[in-house]
Amino acid sequence: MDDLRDKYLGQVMAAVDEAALEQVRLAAIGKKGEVALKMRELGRMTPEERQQVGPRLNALKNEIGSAIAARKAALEDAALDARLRSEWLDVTLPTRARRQGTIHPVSQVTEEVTAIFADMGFAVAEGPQIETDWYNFDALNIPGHHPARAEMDTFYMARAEGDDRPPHVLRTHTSPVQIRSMEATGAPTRVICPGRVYRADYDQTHTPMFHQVEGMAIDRDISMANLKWCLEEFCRAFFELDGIELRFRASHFPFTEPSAEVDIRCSWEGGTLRLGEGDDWLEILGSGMIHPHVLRSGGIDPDEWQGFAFGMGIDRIAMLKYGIPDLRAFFDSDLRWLRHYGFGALAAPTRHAG
Ligand code: 2NM
Repeated sequence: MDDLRDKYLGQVMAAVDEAALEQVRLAAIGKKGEVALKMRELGRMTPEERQQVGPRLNALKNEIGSAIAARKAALEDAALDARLRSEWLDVTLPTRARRQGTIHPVSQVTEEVTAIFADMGFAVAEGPQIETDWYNFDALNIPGHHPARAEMDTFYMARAEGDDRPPHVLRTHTSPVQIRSMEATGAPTRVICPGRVYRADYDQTHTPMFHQVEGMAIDRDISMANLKWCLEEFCRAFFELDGIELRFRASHFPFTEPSAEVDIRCSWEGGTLRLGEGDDWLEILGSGMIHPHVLRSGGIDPDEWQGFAFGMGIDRIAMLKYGIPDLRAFFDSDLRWLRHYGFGALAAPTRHAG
């Protein structure tokens, strides 16, 4: 009996995990364990012997059972201690400096422009940045030989060897979206198309990717007067100035006839730009009445419908409104620049009450 006791209590203490402990339990006090076998021998004993041995076997069974339970608890404690040690965390350490992102000026200004035109009933349309040359050029009254194709500094996409179709292009303006929009909804319609455009040009005032917003309104009797009101209203709201003055200067675009470039009155006194005062003019927009060829490309009958269209550079008007000096910094992803010129996530598009 003492041998059994020493053997199994030793094995219990030596068990390193729950599985080993279970092996010991089965071998010692399980149904077919050694203690059970001994108990079966009680039947062959004299009553006196049985009275002596029975209780001692029971006590042994209980003692081993308790030792197993105690060892199990100790193993669990040790496992928890190890886990607490490895997952230790000093909650008294100072927190990290708050690193919240900001809204890029291009995104902010796109939202502002969208909000102003939405007030005037314009929907927003988007389209692909890789275009066919038909949507980017032909549909806009820019045929193959037209000098505007060369002037645009177009990025052409490579075709597979032996594929003689004209190459796709990175859109040079968002006008193709307006053609797609005409096809999709017909007339009457009012949409603006903000988005990325691409031209192979890089210097102080040009980046190979920049942002444009173009707009158009098509109806039965839309005129240059509607265009003028709409753009004046836009500039007043966008620059948050009641005293803005626009000048419509005759110009030429293939996709509009007549065409006008739009300048805003400004002064450069002391090297700082002031809008709405002074004797200088700053070009901010191109515009005109949509050419009949362009309406027809979009599936709209120019004998029944007419419309105005305009286009401007988002990055450029962002620079003007927020006093950002260098265009190239827009796309450098410099965190200091982004924190300086970025907007808080909750800064609503500004729209003054005027
Ligand atoms: C400009 C200037 C003048 C323009 C024309 C069209 C379309 F597709 F409707 F014909 N969209 N945008 C347009 C007209 C764009 O940007 C300087």
